[in-house]
Amino acid sequence: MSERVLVIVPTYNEVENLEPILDRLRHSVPEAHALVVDDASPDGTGDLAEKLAARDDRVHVLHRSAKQGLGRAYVAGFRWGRENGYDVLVEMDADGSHAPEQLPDLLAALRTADLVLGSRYVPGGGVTDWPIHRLLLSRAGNRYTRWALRLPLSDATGGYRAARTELIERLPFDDVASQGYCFQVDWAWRAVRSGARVVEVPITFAERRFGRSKMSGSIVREALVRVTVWGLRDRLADWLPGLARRPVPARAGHREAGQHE
Ligand SMILES: Nc1nc2c(ncn2[C@@H]2O[C@H](COP(=O)(O)OP(=O)(O)OP(=O)(O)O)[C@@H](O)[C@H]2O)c(=O)[nH]1
Ligand SMILES: [Mg+2]
Repeated sequence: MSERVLVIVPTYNEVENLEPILDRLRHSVPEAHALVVDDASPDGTGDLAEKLAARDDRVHVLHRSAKQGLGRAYVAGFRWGRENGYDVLVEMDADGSHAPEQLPDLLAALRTADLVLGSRYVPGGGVTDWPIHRLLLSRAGNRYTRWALRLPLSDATGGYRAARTELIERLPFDDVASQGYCFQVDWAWRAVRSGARVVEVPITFAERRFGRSKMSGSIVREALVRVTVWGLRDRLADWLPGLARRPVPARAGHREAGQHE
């Protein structure tokens, strides 16, 4: 494949996880570049990323001065990827939850799509080692999101994705305030509403083995409140078009979202 692929890996305190995940990526998709976006991790992840970048010119690092949330880290990574001429931008967690071995499936699906979502909740997908309360929370959150936003996706909160850079250039990201999972819902929804070709491919999501999750009650609350407000506004806009959440540039022709076979 001659397209230039950049895998954006946001990190906050992932010192045990970073090298293994980059090694696995190197084996799975050797030609892909990686961009580590580190928010001044106190555990030294940023220094480790520099060391790894010094010995592999396919690894790059973007340092940010303080922890500002996953959404902002990705927006900065997207900008870097656009400025550096990559054709495909991938989102992947550093903690091993997203298997680099499954990246070829996402990239294959991207040949006929603008955005590919790694999905835990389509046939063939799944989660290993999650306590039941995590699974229930994630499933309920996704069902609610699907209903509230009338979004034809099974896993809109997931963070393992591949997108064409052209799509990311077309979507407005400057006004994205969402932080946690909500960021993922936010831009999947923007993509679907813009008429982008969005497909889901099954992935197996694994619980992290080292380090601590940054998931918190405030991240869940943020998602619940924002999704509810967007859904209400979207429904009101059926009657009062002036209330539409924000204009999304239309894409000529296509509107499609669903499962990739
Ligand atoms: N740069 C940056 N990365 C972050 C921030 N918060 C989380 N991350 C990274 O984003 C990825 C996902 O974060 P996790 O803590 O695993 O959270 P999660 O995957 O939503 O939660 P779990 O499902 O419990 O693992 C990991 O690679 C984190 O290191 C942040 O504020 N800044
Ligand atoms: Mg995680």
